[in-house]
Amino acid sequence: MNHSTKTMTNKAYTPFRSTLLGLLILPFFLSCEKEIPTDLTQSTIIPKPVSVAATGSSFKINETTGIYVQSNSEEVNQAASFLGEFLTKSTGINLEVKQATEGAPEGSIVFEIVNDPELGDEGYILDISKKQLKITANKPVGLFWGVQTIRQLLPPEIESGEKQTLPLIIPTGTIKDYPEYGHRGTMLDVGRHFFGVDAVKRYIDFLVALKMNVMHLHLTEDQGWRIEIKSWPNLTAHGGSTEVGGGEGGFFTQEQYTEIVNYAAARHVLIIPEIDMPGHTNAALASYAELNCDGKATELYTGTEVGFSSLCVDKKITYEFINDVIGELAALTPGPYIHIGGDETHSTEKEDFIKFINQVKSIVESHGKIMLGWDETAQADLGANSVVQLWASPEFARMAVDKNAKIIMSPATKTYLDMQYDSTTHLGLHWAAYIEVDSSYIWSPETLIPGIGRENIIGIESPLWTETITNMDELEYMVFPRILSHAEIGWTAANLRSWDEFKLRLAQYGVRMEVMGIDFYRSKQVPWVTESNEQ
Ligand code: TNX
Repeated sequence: MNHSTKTMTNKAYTPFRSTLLGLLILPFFLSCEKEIPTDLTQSTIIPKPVSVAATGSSFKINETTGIYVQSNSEEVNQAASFLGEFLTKSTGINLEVKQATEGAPEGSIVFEIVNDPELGDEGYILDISKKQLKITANKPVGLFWGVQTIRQLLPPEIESGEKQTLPLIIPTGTIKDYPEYGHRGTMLDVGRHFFGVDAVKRYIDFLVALKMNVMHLHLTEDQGWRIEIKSWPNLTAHGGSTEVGGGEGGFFTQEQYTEIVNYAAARHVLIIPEIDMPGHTNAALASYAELNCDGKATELYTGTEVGFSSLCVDKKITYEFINDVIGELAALTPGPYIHIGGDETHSTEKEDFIKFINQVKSIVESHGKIMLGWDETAQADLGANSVVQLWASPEFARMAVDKNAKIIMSPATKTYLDMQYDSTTHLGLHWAAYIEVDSSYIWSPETLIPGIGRENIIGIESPLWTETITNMDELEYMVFPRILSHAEIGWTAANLRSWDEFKLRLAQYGVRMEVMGIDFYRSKQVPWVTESNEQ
């Protein structure tokens, strides 16, 4: 705002001056008035909720606001504390979480577990009146997603991570919301270039704000082995010592990995670990000679070719190795899945590949986990419990469905975050497609591939392969804003989505991304509202 009264000097008071002053400051008050948000339907929420109804007033949060929980479940408390701590960090207001033993006083934020079949596991309702902001859900995770919506109803500056003096005013009305798909994820390749604990946590924070709940970590590649396996220490000591371009690489110790798993779990995000095999294994083959058919260790690899390496599928030690690796990894994995890769095994015969995957499947199951694999694994003996991740082949996806397996949709032409936006993008590849923001948004998982319908699909994942991505700024540039498209496709049913309307919300969310310090791609397709020209 620039309604400055700087031109007024402290000359003698005259009625004329006072009228002039009044005229000058009137627009100031009018515009302040305009800034009190009262129309909930005008709020920018990504992903778009199932329904939003406005009642034309507003709810204020200030130092007297209490946060009340109606149960003493630890997870309910966690959702409430997330909001309390978030607001304390950004405003300095200390909002303590209290038990609502005798009801909550006027002006409170209330968390309550209910039983409403329409909401499912992850849904929530925000009931906002002048007197109370109430979040209800069947499960704590629903409350947690409701909190993420509240963040988006507050001014973008709330995301700065620094104390601000801000009017914390939320328009009144009701939001009812639940996701279309239960699996809404991203994949990060820490093999080609290593990304450490802090980078992964920062990425998880961004995803949580978009109600995404899966982070698949691609932990092993030709160029690097990134997870400590105590029974095979050379995997990381040698195999983790470099990366694409010859940099120093790195790896997660088991303690660090557990730190990520716990950080994610506290935010209702599932970590899915991937050990890619039998291909994409040069780092392992370079670390242990006995894993090679000829008994000779390979050289470490820092290029970007694919499809040249393979574990020796006929050797007994290969399966002992896999059993040790999967065993240690399963012990670190509270979630149900172990991803075994299985992609681009160009140097393995089909029959050998099928035998190999079948054997690996029984190893994974012997450690109490479900095997997940890229679409090529559909050729193996799958069952109703299996999950296949489509990236390239509709035929393999249909084969998987014929075997009663479920599908995660990661079509390279739509979800690959390493694809360039257009031919001028200075990072990324384009073997699958150029993916501009509209293209990332305009598709639906359940209609993309003939023969694969809603009932076959558990959700979507957007992979970021990192052959050309070396640091967090570059990661953010490729991931944002396309991940917002995918977050909405995973959460919001197709009949509620429209590119023309989404791009306006995305434009508004740009301000929030700026405040969060996200280095996003300013696509010309989006009428960005930046901090500097926001009215
Ligand atoms: C294909 S997708 C791969 C990766 C590459 C990526 C590059 C898949 C299962 N394999 O190994 O990094 O393309 O876009």
